[in-house]
Amino acid sequence: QRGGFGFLGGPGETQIEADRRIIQERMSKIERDLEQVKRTRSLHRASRKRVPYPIVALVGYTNAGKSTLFNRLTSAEVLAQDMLFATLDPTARAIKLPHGARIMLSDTVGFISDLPTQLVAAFRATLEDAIEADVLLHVRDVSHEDTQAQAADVQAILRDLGINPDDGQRVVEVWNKADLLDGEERARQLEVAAHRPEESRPVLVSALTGEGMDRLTAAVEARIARSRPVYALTLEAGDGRSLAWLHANGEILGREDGAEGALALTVRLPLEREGAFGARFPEARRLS
Ligand SMILES: Nc1nc2c(ncn2[C@@H]2O[C@H](COP(=O)(O)OP(=O)(O)OP(=O)(O)O)[C@@H](O)[C@H]2O)c(=O)[nH]1
Ligand SMILES: [Mg+2]
Repeated sequence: QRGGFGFLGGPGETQIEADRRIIQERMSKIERDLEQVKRTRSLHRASRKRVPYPIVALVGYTNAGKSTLFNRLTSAEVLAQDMLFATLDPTARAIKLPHGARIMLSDTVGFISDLPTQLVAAFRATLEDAIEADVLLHVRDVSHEDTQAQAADVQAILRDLGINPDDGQRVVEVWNKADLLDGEERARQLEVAAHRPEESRPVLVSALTGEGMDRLTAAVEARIARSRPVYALTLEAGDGRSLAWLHANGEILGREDGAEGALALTVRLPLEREGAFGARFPEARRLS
């Protein structure tokens, strides 16, 4: 009993009623929060679309270490906690990779098995970034005893979202928490990884210690280079319209002033702009 004094009784609700009310209130609040997340997400996505950087999304089972990895790669203060669903409102941040490529790195909410059906739609809404991503980093806790089952669950959800988890060009498996493996287990994991074909080889890392970050960024850079061609071209002096078109449709990686006011540019394009670019700048030279 609450609100009364033992045998004196008095008005009050039983503990179970109070718990029920508190849980009901929390559920309503979480549902409202999810609505808000959906709304702000679509706004963010709209503004991000104007940034022509490739999107790299961190996906994976809850507690796999996505936010820790996000922090390590961005040095941002995103909530990393040993609790479920620490990331309900995902975060994105633009970062520059070691060789100069800019990407938009996006942290997403963790997947979990047997999600109640009422929640599936709401969770999916927070994963829309993943659907639009150029590259997905599937972060796995390889020190977890259920790591295989967790990976299978994540892959099933990716398929549901229309993403082929076996497409090595798009999905990179990040085998996290390497620091928790003993020598023997680590050697075994490295062996398994080494036997996968290069274009879909997992990267063993520790988001906590920073081990393997160089290999991870190299894997991302390789995929972006393949999915976003880079061209060199020269604009004549005063060709502001072409320059504006390039700014709107691609990313200008470098510019140098040439003779007579000409402008030598290197630009990176999303694949779907390559055709329009080729028609407009037939003399451009593909670099990579
Ligand atoms: N030992 C070790 N612990 C790690 C590593 N990466 C993350 N962790 C820990 O694992 C726990 C979960 O990490 P998070 O980064 O919050 O996991 P998450 O994938 O973002 O989880 P959700 O947001 O719930 O999906 C935290 O206690 C981290 O400190 C790692 O490489 N090694
Ligand atoms: Mg997280």
